[in-house]
Amino acid sequence: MRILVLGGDGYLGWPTALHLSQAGHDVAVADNFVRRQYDFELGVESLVPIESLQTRVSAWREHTGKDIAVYVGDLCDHDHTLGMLRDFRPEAVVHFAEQRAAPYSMIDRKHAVYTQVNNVVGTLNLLYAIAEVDRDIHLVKLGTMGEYGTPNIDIEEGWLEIEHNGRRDRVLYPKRPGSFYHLSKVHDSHNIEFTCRIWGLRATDLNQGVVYGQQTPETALDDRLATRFDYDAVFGTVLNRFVIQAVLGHPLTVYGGGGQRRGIIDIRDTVQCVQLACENPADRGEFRVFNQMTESMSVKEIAETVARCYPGDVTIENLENPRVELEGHYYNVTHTRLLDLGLSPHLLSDTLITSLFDVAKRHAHRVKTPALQPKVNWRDHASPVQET
Ligand code: NAD
Ligand code: USQ
Repeated sequence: MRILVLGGDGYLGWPTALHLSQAGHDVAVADNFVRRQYDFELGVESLVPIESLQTRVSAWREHTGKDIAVYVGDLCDHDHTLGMLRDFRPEAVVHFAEQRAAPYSMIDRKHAVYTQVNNVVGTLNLLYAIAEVDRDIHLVKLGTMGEYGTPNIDIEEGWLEIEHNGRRDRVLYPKRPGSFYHLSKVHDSHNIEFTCRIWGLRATDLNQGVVYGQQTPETALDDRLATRFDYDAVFGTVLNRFVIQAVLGHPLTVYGGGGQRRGIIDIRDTVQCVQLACENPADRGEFRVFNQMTESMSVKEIAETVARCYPGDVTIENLENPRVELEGHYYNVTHTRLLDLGLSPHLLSDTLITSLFDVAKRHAHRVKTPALQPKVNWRDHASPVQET
């Protein structure tokens, strides 16, 4: 298949592009490099050094003989987005290209507005471009488990059968997310569902849990193919942060009591799920939702697992929670549809965590320690994050 990966220079987009190329698909990547700009803004860098997109693509060609086309531009620029689809003529578009950090979206008004404009307008432009170029293009869109929040009922895969005053209907699952970033994904989901209904587009919304890990078989081929590893309190995700904190001998920063439960997924399963979604497209007019997570754990359990696996002393610190989120809540998620398509999950194991310790140890000298401390507070409307 011809598959266009938007956000192909990012943490997940790059390994996904390699995985799809390795599987025999004709792949192009697109990015505007804004993720690299957030690093400049925040004064941090990926723990693992990453090469320019051009170097990455040449290294892949050297190893495999396979070409990956590159498109540089902003999805919010509609001429660019439309031109790219007209030029590449994809059968599937995998859309990773959004501002994805909840804390970044909660810094202040400017960052909240930026996040929602970038994400919602970029996706809307893409929907219009698909409608104009070819309505059969299958959109595989990265959503997030956090769209649902933590309701006191079972979480279904996108849709809910309800009975109200004696009548039944199938409705989009009610959403109660916990940041302006997560809200941008909810707005996207509604826009995508609407275009499936009115224009007959075909779309899969992948509501993914928190990703951990840094290597896939393809990125491990060569240091030049490495993907990023974020550890700072704005972009670093919880397990990746706990790993580097353990290696540095810093306390693991559990927010609050750590009773908050999240769906999690290994990066090697992310790339597998996207491949399964592309190769088994949604029907015309179908808005399909998959909950892309393989297990759920509380933050406290994640910290205890990292502490148990580390071959040295680890302390766990319960910080006052800078976020507004429930702890000790009900959490029961249906996630069978990707398994039905053949997903064979890598569950969190001691071996994986041990190999992540090796990655973290190798690059620990690059850590900017102040960046580890959370400074963005959900209760403030302006946080002093740029002072790091
Ligand atoms: P990332 O920030 O590393 O990658 C996103 C890429 O998109 C970046 O390279 C960025 O430059 C690009 N981009 C952003 N806005 C763009 C625009 N307007 N035009 C063109 N390019 C643009 O993020 P990631 O961790 O790889 O996440 C990718 C997607 O997966 C995001 O949509 C995110 O919400 C979703 N997701 C991530 C996780 C996770 O734990 N990392 C979990 C669930 C869902
Ligand atoms: N947490 C800590 N200590 C830390 C960092 C985080 O206790 O040092 C807690 C947070 O309070 C939260 C949980 O760990 O309860 C997860 O936080 P996170 O920063 O790892 O993940 P989150 O903000 O939810 O966002 C990440 C990605 C985002 C994606 C989302 C999936 O950055 O792109 O959408 O995971 S989900 O959470 O399922 O919505």
